[in-house]
Amino acid sequence: MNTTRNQLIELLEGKNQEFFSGQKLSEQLGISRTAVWKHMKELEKEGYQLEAVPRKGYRISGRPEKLSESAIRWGLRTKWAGKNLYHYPVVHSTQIIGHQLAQEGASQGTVVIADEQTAGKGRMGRKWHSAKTDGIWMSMILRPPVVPQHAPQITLLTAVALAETIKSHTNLSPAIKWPNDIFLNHRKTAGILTEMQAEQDEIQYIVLGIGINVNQYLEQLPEEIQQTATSLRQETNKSWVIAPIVQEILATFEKYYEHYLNNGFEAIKQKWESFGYKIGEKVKVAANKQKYEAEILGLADDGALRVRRPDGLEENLYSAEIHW
Ligand code: BT5
Repeated sequence: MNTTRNQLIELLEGKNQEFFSGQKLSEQLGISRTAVWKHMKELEKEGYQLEAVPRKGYRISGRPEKLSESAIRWGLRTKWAGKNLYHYPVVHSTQIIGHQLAQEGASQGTVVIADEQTAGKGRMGRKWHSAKTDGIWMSMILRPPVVPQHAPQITLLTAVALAETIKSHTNLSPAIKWPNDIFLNHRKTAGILTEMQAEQDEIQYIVLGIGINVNQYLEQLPEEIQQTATSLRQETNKSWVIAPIVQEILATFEKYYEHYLNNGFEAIKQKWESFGYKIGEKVKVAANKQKYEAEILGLADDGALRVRRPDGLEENLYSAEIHW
């Protein structure tokens, strides 16, 4: 992270489409005008289009398509989510870096994002395919003041934020498969991995992993998931710039997270159910070492999945796999 560059982007963003004099920028940033100019050159390398007009100053006229810390920072409308940001071209897993940062004391909302993961993680030791520049592979550090048993509610809340973002960006109709998958046209396009470090009754931190397939066509996905996965590009037939989607995820997430901490889970539950996949339908459930058919009824007040067995018995599931 280069904080001067971040401040510079924030200043220019505040004056969107207006010119900002080099003198003013140098005063506000406390650096020389030559240093301002050097930062501008770096921004251009990152893909910003800058105009420099004598006696008027600088302005940004275009933002980069390539993912970078600055590309996410410019136009990010959040209070804390993603304000502390690390972007890497390639990592094993953004989760691993997230844990390291959290243990070193990184603040709530710190985000690690990568163009490519070589060892992307799913739940329970499964793999998450995260090919180069084709998706959103990110992790965010959270320090929620809730008991560890409520952590799964944060996964559900995240799913709502992802579904809403995908819907508003693409006009598609995403559905959430309990607990953590976002589906488009019956295929998985995003997954969430919530990893927690907790004491008895206190969460130390959560590393919230989000993976979304954005610009792959089906043929570019590994064969083993070609029958089950999809991407935004596959569904819309156009390619998407990553940074604005990330910004919207962060802003939507922050909004719901604060609402959740202040008002509880009820509103999130309702939103979740409005996106809920296969509600009212029969599915195969694997839970508590049993496999059986059941109808999905919705969410319980605490976020458990409510199902009804064929014999009419209703139960709340906290940990289960759903198939059909
Ligand atoms: C998940 O696990 O869906 C959680 C995925 C979380 C990924 C993010 S990326 C950023 C952060 N850093 C990480 O290392 N991870 C997080 P799960 O529900 O267990 O689903 C895994 C299963 O989904 C696999 O067994 C495959 O069947 C399928 N899968 C793997 N990669 C996929 C992809 N790119 N798109 C769709 N399905 C995929």
